[in-house]
Amino acid sequence: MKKHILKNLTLLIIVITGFSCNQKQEIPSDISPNKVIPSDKLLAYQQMELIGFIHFTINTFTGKEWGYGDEKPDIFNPSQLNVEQWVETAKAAGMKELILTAKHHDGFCLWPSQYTEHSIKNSPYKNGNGDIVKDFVEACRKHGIKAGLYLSPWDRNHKDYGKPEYLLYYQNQLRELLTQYGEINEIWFDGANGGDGYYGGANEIRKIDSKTYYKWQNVFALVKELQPDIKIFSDAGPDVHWIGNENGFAGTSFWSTINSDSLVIGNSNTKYLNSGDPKGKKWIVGQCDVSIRPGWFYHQAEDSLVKTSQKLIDIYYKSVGRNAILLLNLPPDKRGLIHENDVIALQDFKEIIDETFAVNLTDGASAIANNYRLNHKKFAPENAVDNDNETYWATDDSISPSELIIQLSDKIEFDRILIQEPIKFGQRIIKFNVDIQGEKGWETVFEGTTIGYKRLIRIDPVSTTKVRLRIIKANNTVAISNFGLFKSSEKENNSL
Ligand code: FUL
Repeated sequence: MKKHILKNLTLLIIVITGFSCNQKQEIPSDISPNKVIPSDKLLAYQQMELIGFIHFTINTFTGKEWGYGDEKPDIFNPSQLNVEQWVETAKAAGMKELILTAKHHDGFCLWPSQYTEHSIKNSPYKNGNGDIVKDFVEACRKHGIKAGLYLSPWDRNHKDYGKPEYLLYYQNQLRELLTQYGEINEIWFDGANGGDGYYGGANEIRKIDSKTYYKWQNVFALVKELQPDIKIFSDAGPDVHWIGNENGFAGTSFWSTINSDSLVIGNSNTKYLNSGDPKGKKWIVGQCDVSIRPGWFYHQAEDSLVKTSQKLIDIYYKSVGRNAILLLNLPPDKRGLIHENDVIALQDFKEIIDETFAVNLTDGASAIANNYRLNHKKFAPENAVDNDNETYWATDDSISPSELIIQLSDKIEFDRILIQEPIKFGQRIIKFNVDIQGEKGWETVFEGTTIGYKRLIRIDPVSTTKVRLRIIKANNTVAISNFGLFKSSEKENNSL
């Protein structure tokens, strides 16, 4: 009898152990997220990587960068305006969104606003029947890229600028733009604010308090009420923030987290904007704006000063390659077309990117790590070299340093490195090294800090069969979604 009980007990234990083993085979849950993570809409925004700006207005015809506000609408008359050429040029360069200056500081409106006479409706263009905002948004939609709009808060034409009455005007214009043209993906609030201007004939200096005048929280609330999925750009976010310079560079350490309390539109600490903040309580995507020419608007004298494709690539590595968005300005000329020189530079730029990143030299490589979470394939090191953003290598908690070693099938030469974190769980990496196996052991080829959504690294060409990513410091369990090695296009190496 006793024997029988013992046998049954043993069986039970086997069944229970077997059951719990099976339990272990079940897919474990993801690593736990950081306190600050991006919303799905910001994740999608970040994945656009490269977007474009269109600066086009009455300035295109006066040669000014900042119109005074007294320009006559009858000088606005592009002879061959073709918004599809803008969109096709941008799309061919890999841009996923275009933002148009619906109104710049001079107050001239590219749509027939019912609240002002200072607009396209009083220009000779299409005998006053044109609506460039409409044509632009429709062309973006037709070609499958997102549309964004710039509505300058500063208005040097409007008689009420600087007074409370202007706020109603500004909000009415926002209402027009955000209700009459379907989905708008981004609204761009510039920081240049107040100074001299025409102001309905007053011709005076008007200063505003950038902290209080616009009542930004009301403006943001209105924007979100009208377009719930829109991303609001400004020095202070709330969704996308300025990078602190107009050269297109994010800091070498760049956090998507930041504290926005101290940020004021038009009056922020540019160094802080350029680095983000590892202790930041908000996730706000960094955006690097820069023009393909010296000016934001087209000037014939700058036809020979279009940035070379090599210069554009340098900017790309310092923006997209540093966990930020690149917003590259393409100003149409007096014809209403993006100039041939700009188109050529962009084509070359795209060719260099395509050639460089066409072949990931880690394809077919095997990956091992000093640790992977629960020893489960969901977190296996191979996930970092499968070219899939959704899968990731992760360690058990508190493993430091964490090492990922890529064993290449052959000796290869590379000079570009790509690393990505699965940022849906937050931004974690604080310090890392990339090493290669040389004749005398591991040699460090790069020492870095942040990674984030995407880090692109340029080094002098090296050859090896083994590469190591060593995460030295992180604010949470280490996770890497992609690690890639590339050889740069020869075209990139022509002098800047
Ligand atoms: C600046 C403006 O003053 C420039 O004219 C341009 O629009 C640039 C993108 O933002 O602050």
